[in-house]
Amino acid sequence: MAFPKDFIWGGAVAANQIEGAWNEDGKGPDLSDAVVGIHGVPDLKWNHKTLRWELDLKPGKVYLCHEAIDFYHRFREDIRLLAGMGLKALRISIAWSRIYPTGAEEAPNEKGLKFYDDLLDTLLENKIEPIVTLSHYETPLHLATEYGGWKNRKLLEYWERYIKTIFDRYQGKVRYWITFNEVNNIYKMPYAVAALVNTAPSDFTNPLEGICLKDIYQASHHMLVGTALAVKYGHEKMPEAKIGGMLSLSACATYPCTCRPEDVFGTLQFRRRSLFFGDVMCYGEYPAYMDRIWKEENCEPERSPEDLQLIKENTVDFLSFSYYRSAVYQTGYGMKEDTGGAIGPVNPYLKGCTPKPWSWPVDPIGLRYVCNELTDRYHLPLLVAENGIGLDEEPDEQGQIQDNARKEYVREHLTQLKEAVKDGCKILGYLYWGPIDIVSAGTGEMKKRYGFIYVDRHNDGTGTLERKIKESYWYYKRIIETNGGVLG
Ligand code: BGP
Repeated sequence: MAFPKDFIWGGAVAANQIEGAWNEDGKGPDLSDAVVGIHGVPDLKWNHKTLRWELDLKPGKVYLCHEAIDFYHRFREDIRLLAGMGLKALRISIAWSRIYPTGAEEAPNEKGLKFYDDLLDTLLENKIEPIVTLSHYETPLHLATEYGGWKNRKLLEYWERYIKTIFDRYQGKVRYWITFNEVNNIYKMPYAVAALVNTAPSDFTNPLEGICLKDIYQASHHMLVGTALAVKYGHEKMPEAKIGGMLSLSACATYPCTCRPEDVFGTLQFRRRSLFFGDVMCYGEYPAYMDRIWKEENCEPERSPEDLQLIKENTVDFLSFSYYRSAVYQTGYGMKEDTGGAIGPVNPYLKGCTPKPWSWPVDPIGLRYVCNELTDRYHLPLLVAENGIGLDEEPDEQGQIQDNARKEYVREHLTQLKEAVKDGCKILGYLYWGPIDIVSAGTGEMKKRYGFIYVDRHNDGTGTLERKIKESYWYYKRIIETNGGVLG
């Protein structure tokens, strides 16, 4: 009744937050290159002649993602450090625009493919299993500026070309594939998740203005078809591979504020907005409750019978998810969201938050809750694809980084994950988010550090990029060595 012998103890990162080399070796810009923090407005300007948005980088502004932690050139050293802690798997993403710089080329960029050959081979040589996300907030920018992103069906054509190239090239090296990172985050981050920009802008200043629910649901449908295509081609090409969906589950660990029936039913409705993606990917059908939402809000997406058939026949093999925190729902409160999940009224029963300025509530039992919820609902294997804590930390006078808060966060969450295993949930593995410091997704900064390994780079772009092991490195190593036994 503990972690299974083959439990995958790993870490997770994303290309746009770690690689840097944003325009090297033929890589085209992707949507993350145009913005500092994906909650922000991308630096695009409207060209009145071409009637298209164009990249408009501001001189003097620091786009940390452009260099990130220079993993592109230093991955061998970093993988050695990760192997030193006994990491069994690393979830990476492939930057689509390294392979197809605009997304629309007929033939792939060989240098981009070669980079991932080397990266995958180095991981395997170090006995670290690669787990690959096909799209982690990295749609080529051209597909946003030319087509307005995933609301346009044209993207499915380019997606098909991209995933076939990837599966052909890397078959045999990767067992677990994840399609779209946190697809349900499309409501709060339509640009990051689905590259949505308004290609018919009214005021020509803000490319995100005017994105409506109809766009969001149309893009969601296309991405759900894209997931089904990945399952279909993935299984055809690599019968041994497993193709999974991915949700941000922080928004699902949302508790009613009171036992007032309005709060309880409101919570159910709020959670359905995220779980509907899981329902489509796992059951192969749109749930009935969406019909009413679409009708009332006049936002039903176009869905052809062929699409629905494809979705029906190609459901995912497992479900992966990120979990950082829980939230509270109160009728009429006006819920907000960010990369960590939903934000409602403060939960007085939780003992702590991550330190300011991020202040994410810490709720380890919420992890056990979502594992049980997904198991009850889908009966599929689950993969914790992200969980971790971002802290503002620098080496002390002795050059040490004593990150006790991180050790505590990991200990508490893994203790609850173990309970979920005992509850009967089939958990494939736990991938700690950001085992090495990387650029944060939401706010685009280095100051918010998740790593077991420190990287000397700062918000103003300065730093030597030198790596330094933190205290928590040894703690996670011990957890892996004892297969969680050290948790007690
Ligand atoms: C998830 C994203 C990651 C990641 C994480 C933490 O939503 O999939 O890319 O960064 O959130 O968020 P942040 O980096 O904003 O702290």
